Amino acid sequence: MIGAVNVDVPTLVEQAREGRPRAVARLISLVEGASPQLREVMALLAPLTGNAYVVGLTGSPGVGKSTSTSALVAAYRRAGKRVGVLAVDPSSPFSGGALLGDRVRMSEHASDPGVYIRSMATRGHLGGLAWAAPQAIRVLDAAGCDIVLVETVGVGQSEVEIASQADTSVVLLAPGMGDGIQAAKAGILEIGDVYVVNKADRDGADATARELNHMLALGESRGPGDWRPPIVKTVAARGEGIDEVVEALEKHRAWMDEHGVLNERRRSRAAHEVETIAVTALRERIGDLRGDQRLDALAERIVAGELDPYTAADTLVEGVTAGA
Ligand SMILES: Nc1nc2c(ncn2[C@@H]2O[C@H](COP(=O)(O)OP(=O)(O)O)[C@@H](O)[C@H]2O)c(=O)[nH]1
Ligand SMILES: [Mg+2]
Repeated sequence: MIGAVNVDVPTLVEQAREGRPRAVARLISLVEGASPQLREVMALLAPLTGNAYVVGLTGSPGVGKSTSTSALVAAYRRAGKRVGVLAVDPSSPFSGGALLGDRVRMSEHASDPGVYIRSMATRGHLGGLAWAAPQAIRVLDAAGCDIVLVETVGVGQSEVEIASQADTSVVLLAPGMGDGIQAAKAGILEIGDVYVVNKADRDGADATARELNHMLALGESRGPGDWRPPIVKTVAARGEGIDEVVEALEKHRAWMDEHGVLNERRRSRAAHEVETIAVTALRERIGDLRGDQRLDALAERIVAGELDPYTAADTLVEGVTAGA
C-alpha cells in the first residue's frame, strides 16, 4: 500500500516542481493510492498550479484517442511546450500499468524529459474519476506542464465527467465504429468544444462528418460571439490533420479567455472537486459506522416505528460531521 508508507512530502513536491519525473510519478501514485498524505501534497501544490491548459479527449474505445494524443504530444513538443498525458481508465482494475497498449504507443515520447505520461486506473475509488483525475492534473500542472492531455475511455458518465474537468473537451469519432452518431450518443453533442473525425483514410469519414455537422446544427441555439465547435478530420496514425486540431484548440482557448469562460470553467471544476471530496469523506465516515452501535440503534428505532429514516439520516450525518 502506497498510502501506508510515509514519504517526505515537501521534498517530493520540491523535486516535482523542478520537473523530476520520479517525483511526479510518486505524487501521482499518492493520488492513485488515495494516500492520507494527499492533504499535505495538495496544500503544498496549490500555489504552484493554474498554469496548465487541460485538454480532455474522449470517444469510444478504438476511435484513435491514444494515437491522437501521441500525435498531439509530438506537435506540442515541436512548439517547445512541456506536456503531461494522463490516460484514465475508469474500468481498469490495474493501477499504474493500465492501458499497456497506450504505453507502447507512447513509447516514442518515453525518453523525452519534456513529457510526462501516466496511466491511471480509478476503479475502486469511492469518488472515481471525478476524485482522482483533478488531483493528478494538479501534480502535472505544478510540475510545469504547459498542456495536460487527459485521455478517457468514453463510457457513459465518464464522458461527462471528463468534460467537466477539462478546459477544452475534444470528442473523437471514427467511421465504421458502429456507433454512428445515434441518439444514444447525443450526450457527446453537449460536451465537445472540438470534434475530431479520425480515420479519415477510411470510407465513410465524410459521411460521419456530415452527420455530425447536421446533428450539431440541429441542437444549435447559438448567438453571435458564441463558440461553434469545429469538426476536424484527421488520420492520427499518420499525423495528418493534427496541426489543425492544435489550431482549433488554440482558437477555443483564445475564445474562452476573451469571454471569461476559462475562469468560469475552472471555478465550477474546483467547486465540483470540493463537493466530491466532501461527499467521499462523508460516505467513508458513514461506511465506517457499518456495524457500529449508533447506526444499529437508529435502525432498530426505525423498525420499531419510533423514528423515520430521514430524521435518522440527519442524526447520522450530524454525528459523523461532528467528528464523533
Ligand atoms: N486507419 C486508421 N487507423 C487508425 C488511425 N488512428 C488510429 N488508428 C488505429 O486504430 C486503433 C485504435 O487506436 P487507439 O489510438 O488505441 O484508440 P483508442 O482506444 O481510442 O485510444 C489502432 O490500431 C490504431 O493504429 C487512423 O487515422 N487511421
Ligand atoms: Mg487509448
